[in-house]
Amino acid sequence: MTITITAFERSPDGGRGLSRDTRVRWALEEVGQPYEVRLVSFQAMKEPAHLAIHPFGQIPTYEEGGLALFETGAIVFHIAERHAGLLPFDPDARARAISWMFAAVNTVEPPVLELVTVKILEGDKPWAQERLPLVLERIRVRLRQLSARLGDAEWLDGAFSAGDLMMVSVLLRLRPSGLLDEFPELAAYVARGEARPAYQRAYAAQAAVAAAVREGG
Ligand code: GTB
Repeated sequence: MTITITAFERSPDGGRGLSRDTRVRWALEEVGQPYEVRLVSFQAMKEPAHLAIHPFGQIPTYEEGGLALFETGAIVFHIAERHAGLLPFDPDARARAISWMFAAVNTVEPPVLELVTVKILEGDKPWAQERLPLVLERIRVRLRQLSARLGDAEWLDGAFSAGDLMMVSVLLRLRPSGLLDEFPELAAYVARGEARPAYQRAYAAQAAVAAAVREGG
């Protein structure tokens, strides 16, 4: 059955891999599932056809036969459940890997997103500069805790899993801020994720969309 995901027609990040379709592409590449991409404009995301699939009018979405999904955590979990390679078979190890998936989107991603909010969305507000150090410190707390747990291990819990895929994807969003460099173990962890051939293919695919936009004007 054909898998179709959605992605930005014109990603605001210009193809740096920071839009959330990259993590879905990465998961599909890890398990060796081919997929098609439907590119959507900001306007189309808010129209009924897209809202029927994604109630919040966002990307990415995932369609496979009669199944339509939104939320990258749920999409990556679905891919990992249906195909071998992203979740351990041992039930306890599997449950722990799923914990890391939730930790990525529910515990680490929120403060990371606050940084985007304070720097970009609210960057022109008079209090933004005052708020910035508070947000940075909240992120550092999480990075310190995560780094302490990871230690010098390769991945968060044994073999690479969907938990690592989600965590690396979330941490990548911090790269432009320089915060990751304060935690060398985490920087190396993210680099290991990026070095995976599946990630490289996913990155190249989303970068090609942005390159085509630049060439097309
Ligand atoms: N919780 C949802 C999920 O994980 O699927 C969040 C989905 C989401 O935020 N999607 C964003 C979106 O559709 C794109 S990824 N935004 C449009 C809208 O809400 O109208 C977020 C994103 C946007 C831009 C950059 N960037 O420019 O670097 C990076 C990430």
